Amino acid sequence: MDLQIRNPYIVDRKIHEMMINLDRKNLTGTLALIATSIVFFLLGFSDDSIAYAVGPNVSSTNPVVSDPNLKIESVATGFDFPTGIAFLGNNDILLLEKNTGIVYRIIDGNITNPVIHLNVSSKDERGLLGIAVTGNGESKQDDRFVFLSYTYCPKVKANVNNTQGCGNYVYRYKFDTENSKLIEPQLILTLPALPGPSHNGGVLELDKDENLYVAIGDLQTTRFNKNQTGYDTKAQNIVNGTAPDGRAGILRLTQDGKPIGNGLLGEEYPLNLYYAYGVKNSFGIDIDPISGTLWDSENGPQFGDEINLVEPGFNSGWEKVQGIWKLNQTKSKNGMYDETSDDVKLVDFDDNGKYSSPEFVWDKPVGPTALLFFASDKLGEDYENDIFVGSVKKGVVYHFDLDNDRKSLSLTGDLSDLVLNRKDNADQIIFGENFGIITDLQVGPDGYLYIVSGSRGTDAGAIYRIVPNLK
Ligand SMILES: [Ca+2]
Ligand SMILES: [Ca+2]
Ligand SMILES: [Ca+2]
Repeated sequence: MDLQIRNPYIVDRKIHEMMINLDRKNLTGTLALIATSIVFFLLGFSDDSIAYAVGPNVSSTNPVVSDPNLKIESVATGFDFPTGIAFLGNNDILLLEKNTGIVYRIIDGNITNPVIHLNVSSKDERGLLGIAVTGNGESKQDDRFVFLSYTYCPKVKANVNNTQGCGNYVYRYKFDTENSKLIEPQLILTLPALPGPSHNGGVLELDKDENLYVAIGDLQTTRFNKNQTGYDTKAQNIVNGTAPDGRAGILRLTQDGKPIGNGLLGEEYPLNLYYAYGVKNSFGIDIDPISGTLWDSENGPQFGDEINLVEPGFNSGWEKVQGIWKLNQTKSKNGMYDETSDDVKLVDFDDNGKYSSPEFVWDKPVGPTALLFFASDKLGEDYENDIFVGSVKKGVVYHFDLDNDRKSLSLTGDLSDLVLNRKDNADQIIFGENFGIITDLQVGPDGYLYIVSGSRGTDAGAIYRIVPNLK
């Protein structure tokens, strides 16, 4: 069905069935998950470090990495669909659960009491979705801000949203180290959440100046807007659309929620927050530690997932262009997009916005999620400052080398056209697989690669760590 294919968390039938079970509060499924969680919490998993064997004998359902010089460790497990992590220090992690609205603190693998428990909406892709922490592990914990993004839509009665107050929210907190709690909430950004309930994006990132970036999708207007109006904005490249309302872009703001300068695309709020637009949905943004440039991953419809170099004012093309194709009224491929032809009209906000084509395209959707620049040499120089991208389909972690100019990816063979076509060999970019629904990738203060699995088959969500396989 359309929704199942378009929902990047639901590209796999097994995953889809599990999500349905969770969404409908299926008693057996929920109880099993709660029971599993309780068992794991009771065990505490304080001295886990379960190292998964890498090699030909491994079960196909276990996570694997292709490089024999690396191995996988389990850091903590038993979570209800974790969507992200952030580090307070070495082996000191904050973890978000999408559906419960809980942020856990995990110290040396031990899961402590929640640092906050938020009232979130969790239908489909709504929930507690993003975290960013200031200070990069160097400043004192008490001086830090913790940013969280989440969806909340009040219910008037079961399954009916009260549109009043329904939104995606970004809050800023202080971290109270003495009591291990998030305190002093400040609402810094209110974004739309309708019609939804998918394409909320939600990931957060800080740049060197500690300005905050927020990714948000189109909130699924293309499925539900048949009988609804008011959601067709210029940010979706609808030339006669209404003014952008915060959807379908990557927004940049100060830690107080203010625009930077006069805004890149226009001075009106919230247009003055847009750093990029024309984004159907994104679960992955990060900044190149060498060039300082933002990159993202984006989710296409039934085709055309993307990786993009996101220069200031970047237009990704949705909902007129996706991948390398122009789209028709039903958002299907309608031939190759030719930037020099004017048969497709894009919004350019008085020449301030600029379309550019993706740096990489998956023709067949994989549901790309987290995007990470691996700013560490702890896994060897082959991986230093390279791009890693998580995904939903088969739990694959992709790995990309960049060209020397840091403006494009270094790809060969079937992928030298920058497109993973349906019959292409993708071995050169597959770093690992079977990690379930990957929701986050991070570099720890220890310099290792952390992989967050929202869930893996019938297993609960977990944090894995990739470390050298010392012999
Ligand atoms: Ca695009
Ligand atoms: Ca490399
Ligand atoms: Ca190709």
